[in-house]
Amino acid sequence: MRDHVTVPYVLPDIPDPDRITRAQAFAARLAERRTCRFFSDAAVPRAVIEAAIRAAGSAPSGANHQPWHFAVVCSPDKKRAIREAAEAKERAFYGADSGSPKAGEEWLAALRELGTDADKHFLDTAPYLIVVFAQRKGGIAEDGQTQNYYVNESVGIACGLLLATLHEAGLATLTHTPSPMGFLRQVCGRPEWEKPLMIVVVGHPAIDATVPAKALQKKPLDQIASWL
Ligand code: IYR
Repeated sequence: MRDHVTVPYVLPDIPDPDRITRAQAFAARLAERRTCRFFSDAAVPRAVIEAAIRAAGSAPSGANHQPWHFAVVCSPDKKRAIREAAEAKERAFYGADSGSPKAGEEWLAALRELGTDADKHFLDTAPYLIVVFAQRKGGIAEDGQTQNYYVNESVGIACGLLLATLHEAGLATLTHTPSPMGFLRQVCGRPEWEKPLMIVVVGHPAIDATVPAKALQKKPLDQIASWL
C-alpha cells in the first residue's frame, strides 16, 4: 500500500520516427554549445535568466530537497569584486605572481591547449554571473539543519539544465571554478552551510570571440557508451 499522494504522469504519444528526429535535433543543438571566454557587455533580458534558473530548479535531486541556490550577480561592483578575488586565486594557481604555481605541471600542461590563464576579464564584462551554491544542509526548509542527499550530483544536473537552456536562448556560457572559491559565499551573502560550486558566466560572445580548437574534439559514441 502506498502511503504518499500521487498524481498521474502521462507523456505525449510521439511516433518513434518523430521521437528519433527530435532526439537527434536536440542533441545536434546541444553539441553546438561551446565554453566561451570572450564576452561582450551587451545586455541580456532578465526573463531569460529567470527561465534558465527555473529549468535548473526542475532538476531531479536527492529526496527532492532541491539543494541549490543561484545568486545572480549583475551589479558592476559585485562583478568587479568577484573578478578581483578570482584573479588573485588564479594568479596563485598559475604561478603568475612569481611564486611557484599551486597547480602541478600535469594540470598546467592539460590547460595549455585551452589557453586559460589568470586573466578573468569576462567576470566583469559579461552581463550576468550566476553563482551556483550547493546546500550541504537545509533541505526544503532552507534552515541549514536537515540533511541533504546526493548534493553534488543534484546540483551538477541542475547546472546542466541551466547551461542547456541558456544555450537554447542563443547565449554564450562559461563554467568558471576559481579555486578555492569560498570568497563567493561572502560576496553573495550566502550562509556557511552552502558551498559555492561554480560561476556560470552568461552573455553574448564578443564580436571577435574564439574557442580553442581542442574543445571541438568530442569523444565518439562508441567510446563513451557500451551496450550490455
Ligand atoms: N580555474 C582555473 C583553471 C582551470 C581548470 C580547469 I580543470 C579548466 O577546465 C579550466 C581552467 C581557471 O579558470 O583558469
